[in-house]
Amino acid sequence: MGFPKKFLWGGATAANQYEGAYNVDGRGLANVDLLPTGEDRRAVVFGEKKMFNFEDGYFYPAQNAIDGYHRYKEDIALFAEMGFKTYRMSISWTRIFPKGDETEPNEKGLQYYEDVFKECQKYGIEPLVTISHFDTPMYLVEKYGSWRNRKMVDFFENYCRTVFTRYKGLVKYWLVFNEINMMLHASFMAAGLYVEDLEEKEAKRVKFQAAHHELVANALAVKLAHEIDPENQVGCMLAGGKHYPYSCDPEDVIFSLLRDREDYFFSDVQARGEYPTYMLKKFENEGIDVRFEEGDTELLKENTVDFISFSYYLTRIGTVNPKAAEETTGNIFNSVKNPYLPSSEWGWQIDPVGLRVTLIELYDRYQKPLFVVENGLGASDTPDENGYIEDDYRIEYMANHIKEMKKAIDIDGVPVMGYTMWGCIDIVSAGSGEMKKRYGFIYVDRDNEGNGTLQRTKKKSFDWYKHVIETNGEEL
Ligand code: P53
Repeated sequence: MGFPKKFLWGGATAANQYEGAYNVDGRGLANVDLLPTGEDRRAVVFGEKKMFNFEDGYFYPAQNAIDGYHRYKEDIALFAEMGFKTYRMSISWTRIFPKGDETEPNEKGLQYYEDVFKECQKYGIEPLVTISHFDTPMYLVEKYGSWRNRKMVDFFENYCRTVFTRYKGLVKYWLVFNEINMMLHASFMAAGLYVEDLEEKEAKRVKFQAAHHELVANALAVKLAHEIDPENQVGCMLAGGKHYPYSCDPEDVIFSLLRDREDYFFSDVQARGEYPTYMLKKFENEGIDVRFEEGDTELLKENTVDFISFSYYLTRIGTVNPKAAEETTGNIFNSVKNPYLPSSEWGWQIDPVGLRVTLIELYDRYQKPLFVVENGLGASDTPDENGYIEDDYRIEYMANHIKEMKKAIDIDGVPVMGYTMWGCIDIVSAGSGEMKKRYGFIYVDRDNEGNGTLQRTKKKSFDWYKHVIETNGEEL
């Protein structure tokens, strides 16, 4: 009973939200560098406002983030003190290939991650590495139109081969695209895509063509990972959290089910190796012409993922009659408010049971091991007179979610490989660009405008999580 002995407890960050050092050691510019704070951020994230370079009058928090590039040793030591078994982090594509279409990688970038992985190894921490956490080289965005272009598959394949070869023996758990389903929505942030100038049907075609390219690239990554080192395990990564029907009106039920399928489309292909019939019907009915090249079907079929990973923050509500209900800000989508659930300061509704629901549903769908690779509470923390943060709200949030995950294991029979809490050290928020929206066990002295010493301080939740790991989730 309880969590498996080798359960991978840990935390997660992403390069663009953690590293900073955006122009150091030959790194090239990436789409995620260009997301400003402030009211235009959302338009840039969605590709409604184009941003090809830094513009005056904006603040770009990823430029320096929390300077993890220079401070990773101190941070990994703190993770080790908490007893992390795993650390989920991402490689910045433009550190390895600054433009993206080079044949030879940038040695300084490769060396940096080798140092990071060796630092993890020192403490027995298993890295869980995201190959693309929303980042696309800006050069590829401008020259090739990003993922709409088939050539991206070759560039990405080269990038994957390079990192699998170089880090063989240091890394065995890989995720290819972070929250791959987000690329249909937050298309610039998630895939470097601009489609807003296009007429609606064409915009849809381009997005699905780009999705196909990412799915082919994912299959190639799985293939290479297994060929280069049979020890490698590769997961898909889905923005999780289903839609609950707002009412028992069958129209609300079918609406919610269909909405969930838009997300499951990606993991269906990655886990089962073929396009689901509902998506082929959609293409047919709506006249969306997605071009498959020779060999794509076989490639997808033969190279499915080893495990299913997902982020989980909230559930959403599906209804055909949204006016009947109250709205909430949700994450980046506004949504109907669930009257049974409390909300975070940022309006994300808190639903621990929804994590169990998601685990059951994903396991029933795929029968592959699951990995919860993001979950956490974004909150504004206020240090007391001694600089200490008593984040009982975060402890409560996590305890409740971990309890539900335990039920999924103990009662529902779902195999869960691990749990990496999002933003284990405070980093820049992806959705809002703020520092104020903090997730960490470790406080970082930096504000929304980029002021602060960057000093790291343990919060109350630091010792709490350490105890959770020590007792393998038995004392929450
Ligand atoms: P923040 C929403 C918006 C942007 C990214 O989000 C998101 C989501 C949730 O689905 O996904 C993940 O920082 C993402 C992380 C991100 C985290 O959610 O807006 O993989 O990069 O930081 C939390 O509070």
